[in-house]
Amino acid sequence: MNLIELGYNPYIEKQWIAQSLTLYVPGRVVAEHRERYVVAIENGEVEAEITGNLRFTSRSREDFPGVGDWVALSLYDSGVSLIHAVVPRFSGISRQAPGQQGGIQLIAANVDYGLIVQAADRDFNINRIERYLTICHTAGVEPVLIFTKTDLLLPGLQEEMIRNVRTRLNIREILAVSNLTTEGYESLTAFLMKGKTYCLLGSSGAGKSTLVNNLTGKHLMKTSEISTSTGKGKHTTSHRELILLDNGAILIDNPGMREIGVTDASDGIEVTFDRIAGLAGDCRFKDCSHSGEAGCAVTRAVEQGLLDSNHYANYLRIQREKSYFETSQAERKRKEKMFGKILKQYNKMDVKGRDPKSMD
Ligand SMILES: Nc1nc2c(ncn2[C@@H]2O[C@H](COP(=O)(O)OP(=O)(O)OP(=O)(O)O)[C@@H](O)[C@H]2O)c(=O)[nH]1
Ligand SMILES: [Mg+2]
Ligand SMILES: [Zn+2]
Repeated sequence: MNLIELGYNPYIEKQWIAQSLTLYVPGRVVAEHRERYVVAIENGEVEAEITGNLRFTSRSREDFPGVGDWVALSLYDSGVSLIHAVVPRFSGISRQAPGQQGGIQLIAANVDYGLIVQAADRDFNINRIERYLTICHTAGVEPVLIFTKTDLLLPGLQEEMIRNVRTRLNIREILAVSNLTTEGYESLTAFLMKGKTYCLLGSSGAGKSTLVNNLTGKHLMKTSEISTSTGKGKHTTSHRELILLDNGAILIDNPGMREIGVTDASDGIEVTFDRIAGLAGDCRFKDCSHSGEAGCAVTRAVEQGLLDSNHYANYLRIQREKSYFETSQAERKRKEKMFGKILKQYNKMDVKGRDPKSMD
């Protein structure tokens, strides 16, 4: 395996040089297990940890390496190698860190396409797909919707379903496959290009790992039946993993996520809800939030039945979440700054705890 096959491209090369990393060995993170990383390098794989310095200079979780990241390594013949730096990403899919206000969690780095996997048989959640779309657009990653389990649909229903979805979603590429019969795989594999990175996203039980296993022809990822009592997936995949296909495409499998809160998603919202953004120009007020102001072209379109009311409601929900995230992040930054100041002051003090400046 060479670096190009791992997805090394001119952008990463440029960053590598700009960051003066040429004395290090380049590698790409393929898996992470509690701050222990598996990193693919030219002709092999090593286990690595980050250096104390990288830990110290990282301001947030986002600065730590994630699956898909390119990192600068020093290798050791015996034991664990060291990660000195993370190469600036060309894209990073992230969400709100669960249970942590204002925190960001990186899902995958240096991704070209987001494959939003959704089972066609179950009552699927279009609001959730829109949320994934927002997350992809925010990251500057092209989204592709993949319906799985089409073998469980009545004939003719698949086309109708895609038509319906298209009336609401702003998405270029929609594919439909059966992981059981491999119907639809031809269009999918034609879409998977050499050297490009594809990140699988979607609920537990949607068939992400089954798809990865079928495409590799090996049983690399564990899969399991969805629960018969709840009809939901069992969160079988527990960590992210980067996998290389024979045709040269690079896949990142992901655990199904329960919460996918959006972060600072202004651009992502605008692209995902482009019809609303388009109507906004006709609102009376320039800063209209489309939530009840007079002369709002968006609410008018909903009232006239020209804009899907569920689409509009989901827009408001995601907007509110974004604003809430921004407020809590600002608060978090303020606290961190304060803590930084206290730490600085503390470091200046002598061992007895007195401020050296105040001593005669
Ligand atoms: N009938 C049918 N079953 C499928 C298809 N794809 C996946 N399954 C089944 O759905 C169940 C869940 O599949 P997984 O691949 O484990 O789902 P996952 O998305 O990886 O789930 P997590 O790892 O929990 O996020 C398994 O029992 C699969 O055999 C399909 O196209 N048709
Ligand atoms: Mg899985
Ligand atoms: Zn408005």
